[in-house]
Amino acid sequence: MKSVTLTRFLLEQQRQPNSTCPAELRLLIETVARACKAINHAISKGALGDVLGSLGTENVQGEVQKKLDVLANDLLVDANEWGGHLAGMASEEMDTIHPIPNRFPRGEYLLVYDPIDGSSNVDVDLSVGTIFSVLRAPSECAGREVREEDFLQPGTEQAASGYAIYGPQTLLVLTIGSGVYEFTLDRELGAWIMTDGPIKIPSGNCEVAINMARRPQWSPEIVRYVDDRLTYEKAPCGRAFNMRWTGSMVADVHRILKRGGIFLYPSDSRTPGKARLRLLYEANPMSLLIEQAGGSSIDGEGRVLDIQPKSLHQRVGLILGDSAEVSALKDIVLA
Ligand code: AHM
Ligand code: MG
Repeated sequence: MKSVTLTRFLLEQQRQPNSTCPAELRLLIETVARACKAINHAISKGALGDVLGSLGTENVQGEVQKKLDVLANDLLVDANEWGGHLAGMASEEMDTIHPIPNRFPRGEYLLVYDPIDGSSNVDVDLSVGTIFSVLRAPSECAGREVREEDFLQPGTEQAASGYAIYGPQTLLVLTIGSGVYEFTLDRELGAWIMTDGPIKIPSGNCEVAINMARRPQWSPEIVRYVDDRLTYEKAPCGRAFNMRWTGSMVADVHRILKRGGIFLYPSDSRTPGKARLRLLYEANPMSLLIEQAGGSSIDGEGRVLDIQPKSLHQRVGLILGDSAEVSALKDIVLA
């Protein structure tokens, strides 16, 4: 079997007529992928590298920061700020945006990321990941410093999105707007080798990912949907759905991309502020991947990728996965 590296894949995409991958985007994705290798290296050292545990600080959203949250954030900033591909960055772990300093050349893209998603799992050696999204800097910011409002673009505007998952294997899953491709890190070669793609979500897998402890904040419709799926007689596949919840969205979404099923972290519109996941760092990049793999992603009512963000750290209800199952849920919720 010929082995296709990430570099070769991106170069071949760049050479396509009407390519969605200009050279600057290719180089940016390669830089992000390189930073993910460094993050993988730090995670795999664990206690030996003194990277586990909390830092004793909180991020702007009031969440306790793990050492690795901050380390991974810094690795991504350091790897990306001098390359000349970006006008600015924003991260779940930074209070506000990080414009590219004047000492470096500025590029046309904005990078948005969650450096360690599922970081509560790091200390117990479960899979975690890095989620990223690439936007184009609006033309208005060409002659000035990039501003927070420049990042507030709907998910449909993403030029690329992806995640690295640090699990039994280290993988990079990527879309540049035409299909979803998986690359496995060959640790000896230090290269990302394509191992799957274009990925299509298998249909009809009766598996649901949800944190049942949050049931009090669900709407009555979500309660009805989940109860139906967990009841033998009512579930459409002739048996009750199986349930899986890792507490690491990257791991749950990866399972759905490969095996099917549905993921829910819903919010009840009557109790705003209770949503968990962030629109820019988590929901949008994952929604683009899911849609590119033939699935659907909604906030409970409408398409996630159509939401106009109002603030950088905005949270949103999220339901994504197998299109038929998301549409069955919509029928129940909107009935
Ligand atoms: P994080 O980015 O701070 O780790 O938070 C996001 C994570 C998701 O990976 C996961 O789906 C969710 O939070 C788990 O939430 P819960 O603690 O309710 O299980
Ligand atoms: Mg996260």
